[in-house]
Amino acid sequence: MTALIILLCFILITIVLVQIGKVTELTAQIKGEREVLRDNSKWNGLLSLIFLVVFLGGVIISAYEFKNVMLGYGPHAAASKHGAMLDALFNLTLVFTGIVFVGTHIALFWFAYKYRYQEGRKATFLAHDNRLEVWWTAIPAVVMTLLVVRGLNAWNEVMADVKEGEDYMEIEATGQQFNWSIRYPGPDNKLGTRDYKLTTAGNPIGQDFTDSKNWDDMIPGQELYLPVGKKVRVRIIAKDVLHNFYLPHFRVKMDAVPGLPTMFVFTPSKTTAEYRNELRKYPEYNEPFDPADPTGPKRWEKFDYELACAELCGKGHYSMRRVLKIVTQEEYDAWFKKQESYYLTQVRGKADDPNKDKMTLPIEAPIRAKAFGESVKKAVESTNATDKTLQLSFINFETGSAKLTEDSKYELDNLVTALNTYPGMSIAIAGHTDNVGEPAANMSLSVERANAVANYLTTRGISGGRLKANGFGDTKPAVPNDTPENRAKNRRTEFTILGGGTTNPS
Ligand SMILES: [Cu+2]
Repeated sequence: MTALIILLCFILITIVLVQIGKVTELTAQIKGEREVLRDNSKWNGLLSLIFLVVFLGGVIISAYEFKNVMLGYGPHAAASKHGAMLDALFNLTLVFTGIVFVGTHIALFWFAYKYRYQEGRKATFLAHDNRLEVWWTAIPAVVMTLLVVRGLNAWNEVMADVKEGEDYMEIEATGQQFNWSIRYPGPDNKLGTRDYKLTTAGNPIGQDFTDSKNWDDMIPGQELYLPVGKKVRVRIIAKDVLHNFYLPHFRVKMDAVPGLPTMFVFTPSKTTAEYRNELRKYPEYNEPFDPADPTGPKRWEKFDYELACAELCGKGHYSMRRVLKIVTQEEYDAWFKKQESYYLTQVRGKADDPNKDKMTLPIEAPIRAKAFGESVKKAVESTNATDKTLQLSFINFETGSAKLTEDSKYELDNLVTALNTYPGMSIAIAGHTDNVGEPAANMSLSVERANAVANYLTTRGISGGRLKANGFGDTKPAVPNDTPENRAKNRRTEFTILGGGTTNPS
């Protein structure tokens, strides 16, 4: 049916056009060719003038009307130090191209009107004019030079890397379908090394966890934070296809290329709160954020800087959006403290942890020392006898021997600290084994191991009178010796607080 109607319309329009052609032909015959030509030229000229006014008016009005939805204008001022310079460059280019745009359109349509066909008027033939030639070569050359020089200046400043000894922070953005992994260096302020060959499900960006710089690196969740006024260097890389690291409000945009690390340096100059406050001035940002909830928060209240992927990288491309909060240094420090090391929370102690043979890493030592101090305090304060026995979970002996491994010292030093905190406290150290092997051999090994712990403590200045060391072999299993895991649980060293838990008054 629709096809039939379209066909009918097509036929009708063709008939109308043929008829108009015939009428024009007939008028030309009646009026004479020349008169028709003069009339047509006059109308064409007038219509050109009308078009000029409507077109230029439309361009100017729409540019003014929609300026607030364009980056760089109205509410979309740059929020980074270099951003203002880029915006100024765009404005300068717009002024020059605007002058040329308006000028050439006026000339084009005004000439079409002015030089329309008129009887008896003859065209002037201009073969060559050196002066004109010089002008229209010189003016564009000067303008182009100005734009290119300023552009180069801006480019060199925006693309410059950080200088040696400069104060900056570094983060890393890895693009993949369809997610950004943003890595922050931990308190050491250094990002650990990476190797794509180490990439697994548990190690999504291929961090090399034998590198101690990686131990405190953090990969925070959905919301990212950066402090205002601090120079940020972003390392950018992709895991699969091309992505693009785009922070529109900061005029930051850089391709994320698989196998080719890129970078961008910028300094955020406005906090999220400051930017929201500026948006408040614009009526369109005072409308409700959710049109279905007119009394709810306004658009400016819900504004957030965003990180987008500006490369069409696949069907989930849109979901790479992340929220970026620019905050004061104090707020940033508070957020930073709450972030956890990816390695310590996700990898440590799991099957693919390359540091499995080390019981305690230097980064874990202060965390464990704190936890140890707290559990001793709890045991001292408890009135329940069973709470007085604690396990030394992070000491290890060489297989079949009573020689303490090197990294057992962390846990033992925590025990030294506890004994110094409670100078009246004495303890009983107890060695236990599993039921593998001869009971007599187990018994003597457990005694030797308990003694080894006591010996270490005395070398660290603890009086031998405060220490008792006993070995129980396999006689006191904590759990039945029926699985390898349970046997591991039974191979343990414990200590029991015997009394005198008073704090050192000093
Ligand atoms: Cu992408």
